[in-house]
Amino acid sequence: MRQILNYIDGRLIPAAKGRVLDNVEPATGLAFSTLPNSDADDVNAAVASAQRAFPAWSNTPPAERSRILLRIADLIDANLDALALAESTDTGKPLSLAREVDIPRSASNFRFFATAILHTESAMHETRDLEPDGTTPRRAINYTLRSPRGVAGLISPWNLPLYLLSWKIAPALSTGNTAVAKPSEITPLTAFMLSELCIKAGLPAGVLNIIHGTGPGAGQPLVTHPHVPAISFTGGTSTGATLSAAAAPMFKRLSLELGGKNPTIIFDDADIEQALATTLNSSFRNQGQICLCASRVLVHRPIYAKFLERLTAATKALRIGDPFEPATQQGSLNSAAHLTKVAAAVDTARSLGAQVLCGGRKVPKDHLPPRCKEGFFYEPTILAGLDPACTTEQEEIFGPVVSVTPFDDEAHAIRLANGTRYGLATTLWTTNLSRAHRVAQQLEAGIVWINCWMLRDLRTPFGGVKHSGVGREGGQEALRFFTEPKNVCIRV
Ligand code: TXE
Repeated sequence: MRQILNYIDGRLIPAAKGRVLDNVEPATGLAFSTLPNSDADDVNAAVASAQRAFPAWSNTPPAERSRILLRIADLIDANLDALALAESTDTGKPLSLAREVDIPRSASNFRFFATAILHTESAMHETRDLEPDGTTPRRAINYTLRSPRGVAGLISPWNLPLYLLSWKIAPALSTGNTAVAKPSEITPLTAFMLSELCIKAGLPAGVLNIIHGTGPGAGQPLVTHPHVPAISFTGGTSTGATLSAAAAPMFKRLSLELGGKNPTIIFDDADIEQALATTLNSSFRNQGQICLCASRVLVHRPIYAKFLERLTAATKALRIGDPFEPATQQGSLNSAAHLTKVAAAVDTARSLGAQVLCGGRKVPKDHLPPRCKEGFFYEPTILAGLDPACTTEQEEIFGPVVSVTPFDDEAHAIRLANGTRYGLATTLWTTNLSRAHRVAQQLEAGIVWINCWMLRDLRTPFGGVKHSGVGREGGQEALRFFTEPKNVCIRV
């Protein structure tokens, strides 16, 4: 059994009390490693180390911080095979997806922010007004200093483990903060491997610390630690609410990237072939376990029946199997608990009158290869005929489950799209440019893709509105989140 360790003060060590958790491979249902079951003592040691490292790191020239972070990116690239295999083993996602998306994007996250800090600009405001006497001219120069906040708390989820963890670590460290990260206890492995790469890259001890353990056991002490002024969290909306309640009385800076119930809107003038192929991908990629996946497909009534028929046929053709097999398009869900949650949601949909066009069940064991018979596999599922106000149309399922619903006109499509408490990402298919811009303006979402999905430019603001989050990640938004502005005004 591989032993995953905490990364504290530059060293790889077990939890202080020696407690461990089993780490299960979702595709087989078997424990394959252990991780520290850390608690407040481990978090306190990590924060103390990060505090000690902060003065030197925050005063390290950006070019030197950049060099070390670029070295980490190079080491991620050099270890693509091992990291991709680890990510696939830990999450149940197809190895091909980990190789093509998760790991390369993790290296890109480091490169993006390692170079961004070499090109930042500072704001200056020249004041020209009058003295209180109303006649004497007055001049002043204001310049804005942005400085790192201190020790950043970074908490990440299980769906894209290294991708989303590096998306927080890179901007936090590049701007001169030190950090304590708490990855999901369900998928700890690549975070541990990143620790080893950071040591190899020469990252100074204490700049980054990675604590493994449960949300309440290790996450909560990090959120409430008095010397952690900023928390960046990605995970469920309900957990985001719990975390906000704990952090609010301490006036911490919070970045929350939460759940979604993302619509795809397909007008009858869309490029149907493109819309079909992309909607299959946006519905089921990573087994639907991406916060940006589309879970509600809204189709213009004139093309609804045909589109539903073709999407169902394409979904039935998706290859479910061992994540390690190159041909596999659908791996297992992330955990036994999540499989239960997704299956229960589909059963609820059935009880609410859903028509199940395909899937709707756990993959029968005799459909799985010998290695995976005890794995957490669920068939890609298409539902129809649901009331848009019902619970399964309102709450995030976060699995390979989509509903398809017809709409009559633009106003109806927008009403349906905006009709949940979430507002993360919407995908819109139309060849009518005026309609594209008109509808995009009215959508309650942080991200609107038009005739594409998951086309990502790391400079753009990333995040959602309503119950999908608070704040934005990405580009300047991330650099601003991790730095504190100070206005210095000099009378001339
Ligand atoms: O997230 P959690 P999970 C959604 C999806 C999923 C649900 C729960 O619906 O079913 O969230 O997923 C840590 N204080 N998304 O269980 O529970 C926890 O240890 C501090 C959408 O992964 O929110 C983990 O490291 N930390 C999301 C992280 O928070 C706490 C992606 C996320 O755990 C904590 C993943 C606490 N009280 C799930 N409780 C997206 N938007 O991408 C838990 N944690």
